[in-house]
Amino acid sequence: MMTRGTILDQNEFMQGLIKRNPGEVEFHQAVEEVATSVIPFINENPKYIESQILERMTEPDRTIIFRVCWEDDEGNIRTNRGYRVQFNNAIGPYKGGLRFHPSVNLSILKFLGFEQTFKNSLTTLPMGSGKGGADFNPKEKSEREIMRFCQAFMTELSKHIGEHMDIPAGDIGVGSREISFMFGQYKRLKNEFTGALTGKALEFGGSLIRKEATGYGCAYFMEEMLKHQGNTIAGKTCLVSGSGNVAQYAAQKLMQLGGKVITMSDSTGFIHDPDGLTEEKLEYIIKLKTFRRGNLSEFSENFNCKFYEDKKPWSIKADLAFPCATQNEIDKKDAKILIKNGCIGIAEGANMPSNKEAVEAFREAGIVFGPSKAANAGGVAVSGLEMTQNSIRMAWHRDELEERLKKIMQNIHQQCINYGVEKDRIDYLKGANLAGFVKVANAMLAYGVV
Ligand code: NDP
Ligand code: 2IT
Repeated sequence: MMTRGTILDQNEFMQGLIKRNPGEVEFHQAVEEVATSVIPFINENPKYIESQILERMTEPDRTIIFRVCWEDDEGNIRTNRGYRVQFNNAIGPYKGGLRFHPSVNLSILKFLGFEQTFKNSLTTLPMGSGKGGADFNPKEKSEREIMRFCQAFMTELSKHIGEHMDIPAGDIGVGSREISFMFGQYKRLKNEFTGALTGKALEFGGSLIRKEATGYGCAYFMEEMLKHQGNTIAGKTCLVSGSGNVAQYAAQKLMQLGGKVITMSDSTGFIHDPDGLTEEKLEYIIKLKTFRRGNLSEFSENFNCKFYEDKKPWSIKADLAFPCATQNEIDKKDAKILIKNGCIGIAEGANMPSNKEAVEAFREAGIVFGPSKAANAGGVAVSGLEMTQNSIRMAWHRDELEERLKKIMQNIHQQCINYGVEKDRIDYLKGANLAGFVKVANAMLAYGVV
């Protein structure tokens, strides 16, 4: 029991969580960030304490861990660990991506699944939360090895997913190619054609704009935050980190909105192009990273700009920053440099890219800060629209989908304002946490003790 009388004590709550989930530092970090926002609210609304809502929300419905055996091109048997964390289905079927990266472990997937609960709630669509993946490294694997891995992974995962139960999608290391291999295997095993995965190719039930949605949504969210201050992206210099799916389309929309994108990065370093990216340069990066899976240093050789090996882009002077690579890629030192260099806004394309101290530094400096669960919700939102299109057996037009995405991002911005107004500013982190929390919490209250 984490309550004392009718007050939920944050330290006591966090100590209990850490004890129950030892060593899961990313999960602790994600929960603490939410707890800091919602515990004062919970203490003003004791019905949430009496029903132990936060305790229940921080315990996944179930966690599935399984062996994935596959054969490499040399005939060696390889073994990886697969996961699906089905976090919360109070407001809809479990929904969230799959990550294939050597760093994948239970802590990372629990942090991602937990975040997804609030993010999916914010989208306004009926989606619960989940996350999964494997400690498989798709880099330097042949196409056939990736196919065999995806098939072996889906052979087990297929027992736990379905269009009304749990609908996975992509994340780091899982793009259109991997989703296609997994969907092919799912269809074969189940002998039915249903939208049990999103991010599918257009030929077999995928949605227009899904590929672009996370990055576009992140740029729209920044535009909304700036508009609220009477400002705009047009004319601003932008730092983007990452060069995968999210980063590519964040960069594209920023350019379309009149921003100048001067950096992108990958796990080997970052490029600094003071003249700014163009559609042609971005096209090169998309081919390089998505189809050839090369390193960004190749870009700098071709376009004659600087490549900084093993460095992150945060020391470059710019107006806006869009971390779109991975968790904890901005620490306190990075945040201080961004602030010193006059950065006025951050929108998180990646999940939890700023660590706790960095978020505190942004808050102290009064910088406008769009947290990941709000700023990158466009991806899962269009996944939700893909599910709708699959259900009604229709495919909507590009313009209609882009308009819906824009409206969803505006709506998320409004929800953040509704719950995040402070005397002198909007606290987007608090706003997103509270707005996301209330909908799921009220559904859980309505169900009674389940
Ligand atoms: P991709 O696999 O397409 O791209 C990932 C990018 O980040 C690559 O440039 C990769 O570099 C870099 N990267 C990954 N891990 C690290 C690391 N440990 N250190 C440094 N660089 C790293 O993934 P996505 O673009 O899909 O995902 C990026 C982020 O966005 C993740 O946090 C993900 O959870 C989040 N996200 C994704 C959504 C989606 O729809 N795909 C939706 C919402 C959030 P390299 O190529 O060298 O590996
Ligand atoms: O973090 C995320 O929101 C995603 N990786 C997308 C999830 C989805 O189901 O589209």
